[in-house]
Amino acid sequence: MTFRWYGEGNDTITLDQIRQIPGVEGIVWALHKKMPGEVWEVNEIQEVADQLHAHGFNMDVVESVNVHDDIKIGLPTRDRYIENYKQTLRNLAKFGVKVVCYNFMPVFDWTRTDLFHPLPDGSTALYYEKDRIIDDPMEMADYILKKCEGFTMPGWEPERMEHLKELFEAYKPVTKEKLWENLKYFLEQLMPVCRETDIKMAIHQDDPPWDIFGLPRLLVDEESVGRFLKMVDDPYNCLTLCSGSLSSNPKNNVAAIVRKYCDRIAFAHVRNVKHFPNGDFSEASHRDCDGDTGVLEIMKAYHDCGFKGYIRPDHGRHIWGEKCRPGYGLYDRALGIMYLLGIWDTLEKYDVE
Ligand code: CS2
Ligand code: MN
Repeated sequence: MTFRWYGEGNDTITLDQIRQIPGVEGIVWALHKKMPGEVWEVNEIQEVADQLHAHGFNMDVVESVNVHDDIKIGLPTRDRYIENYKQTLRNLAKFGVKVVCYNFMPVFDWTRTDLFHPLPDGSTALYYEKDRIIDDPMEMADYILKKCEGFTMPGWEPERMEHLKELFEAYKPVTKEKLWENLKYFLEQLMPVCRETDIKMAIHQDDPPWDIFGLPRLLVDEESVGRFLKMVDDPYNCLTLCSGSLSSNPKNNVAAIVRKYCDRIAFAHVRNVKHFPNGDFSEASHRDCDGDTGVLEIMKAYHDCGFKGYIRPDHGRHIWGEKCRPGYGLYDRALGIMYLLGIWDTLEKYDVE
């Protein structure tokens, strides 16, 4: 069991607090100040390693080493950035890192229309209102920045928004098939280094799992995940299986996807999503009946498959008045961990059919 932490001075939560959540062995970490394409230097990694080790945590999982847009667009400059990525992997291997989570979404990481949407119990959660996703991403960016209350979603940083127009221009020739090709090129370059360093590349699915603002999105359902694994059929080409991202589309059966591809899942994100008939969705507590993702079925699937990878609760609600990064508070994720471990411990102890 792991817990995502944004680093000293960059998170409202402390390692001392995380240490008191039962069962957490590792911190999912990153050098958040690094720009995509930059090499993560050994001395910078060492600094985080010292903090994590002083608290008894492992640092086996990194989320994320972000991929430079030139790699996704397929520009000639991509080779330079791929070389840097390889060097980062080699540096991470010196610290025993085993899994690198990343995504291949053009321009944006996950997208929501409201970061602090009020729920009936008085808490707030991330929310997606279909009709609020406006075709014009500039207008959307303005809206998001206003709504963010000082926090930003990854990929929606104000500095980046200034260059949004240029970015969209640069992605114009990148069709869905082109994006697949660019992903293949990137991974084929990396695989030898992954073998050499024993680091698995674990791709995160696209969130939400459909095209937005006319940008293609690749990893959206069982079929596309299958295509991805076959395209680079290597045990080091793996998945971060994000239950919440996939289940934003009610047609996806996440537990079935877990069963089908379990041997290639290096890292499990578990969270729960509640759908509304008009296509909107809200994030929910990890409890199975609070959403539609099938958390119990998913945990059962992992258990049945003998899953040995890393796992973490994904986003939580904001509860008990906590002021925190959207989706990444202490309390609800800690509750999530207790729920997930409760299910797991029960499955371990009793034969559940
Ligand atoms: C995360 C993603 O918050 C989340 O949903 O799981 O932002 C994830 O870190 C990135 O997509 C991975 O690159
Ligand atoms: Mn996730």
